[in-house]
Amino acid sequence: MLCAGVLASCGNGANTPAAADSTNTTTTTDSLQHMVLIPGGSFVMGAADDMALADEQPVHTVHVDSFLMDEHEVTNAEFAAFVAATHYVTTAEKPISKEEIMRELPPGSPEPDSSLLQAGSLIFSPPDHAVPLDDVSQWWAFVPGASWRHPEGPGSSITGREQHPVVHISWDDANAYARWAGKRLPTEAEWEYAARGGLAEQPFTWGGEAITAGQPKANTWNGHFPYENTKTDGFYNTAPVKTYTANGYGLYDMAGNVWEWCADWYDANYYQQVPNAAQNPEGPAKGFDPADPSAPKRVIRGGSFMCSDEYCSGYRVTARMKTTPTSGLANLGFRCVKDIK
Ligand SMILES: [Ca+2]
Ligand SMILES: [Ca+2]
Repeated sequence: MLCAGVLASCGNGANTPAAADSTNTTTTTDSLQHMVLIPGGSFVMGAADDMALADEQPVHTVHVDSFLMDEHEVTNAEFAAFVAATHYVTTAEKPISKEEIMRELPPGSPEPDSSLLQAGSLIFSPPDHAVPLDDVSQWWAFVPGASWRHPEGPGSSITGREQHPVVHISWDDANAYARWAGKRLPTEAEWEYAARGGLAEQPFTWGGEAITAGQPKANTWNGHFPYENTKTDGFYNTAPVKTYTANGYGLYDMAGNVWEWCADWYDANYYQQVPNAAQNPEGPAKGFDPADPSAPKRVIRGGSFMCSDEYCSGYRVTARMKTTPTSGLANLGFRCVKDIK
């Protein structure tokens, strides 16, 4: 799915624990101002409808305790404040370790070309014609110099996009930010529970109406992916956070805009293993993607500006996606949660 092969072949660098640990754990009052209370409860996780994929099944009951959640994705302005305070350097801004890449490739794979060992990230670079939708290399390109500061590579900037979600953020980067803010990443169960906004067993954050019906509901892909985007929702790339209607809990962009990191490892078979009525499940002990077994991955949720009903449909509340923890992507960001003491 989402560029797993491209990620494996390009890698995205190895973040060092030392870099992540260089941040402090200061909690600012400001960081709590834009969080909403998600009241704890039990819900049916996963889906069994016609759209449900195998890794969303079987459905099972889960309980999560109450928690606070960022009302919107972490923005460029918020991430810039973190970097200004800590001098943190993201994964995409560091040269790539060949050893790290080789660990994520199948045994016996050839070593990557040295051109792929520069600091950089994957940007969306679509063709102008229809291509097979099972070949992600058709629209992803590794660009040296691409990072959260330069989302489309050298020459691009985040000026004027301060309220857009930060992108090209690895799982390690997201955790470093969360620690600094006195928060953490949501578990996959917390994320799905929150995305549902209090609705039971509905496919979308807004209920059951098709995404193409009525007013735009989220920043997704309109038209034929990846070569034609009619921008019915107003945006080709990322949109400012809070552009579209919030869900029942007051959370914005839980569908679309950018994918969001969860804390959990991704295991395609996890729902077959998790006990029914699990309390605050934290995911499997290790990652397993049967399509790419040499590269353990973390869960990402919610879909992005690149999802449509003909490709991906990642904005469904139960849709599961995954990528390697060191990956940065032009359509991947995060939001944080905080425990209630
Ligand atoms: Ca759009
Ligand atoms: Ca999102």
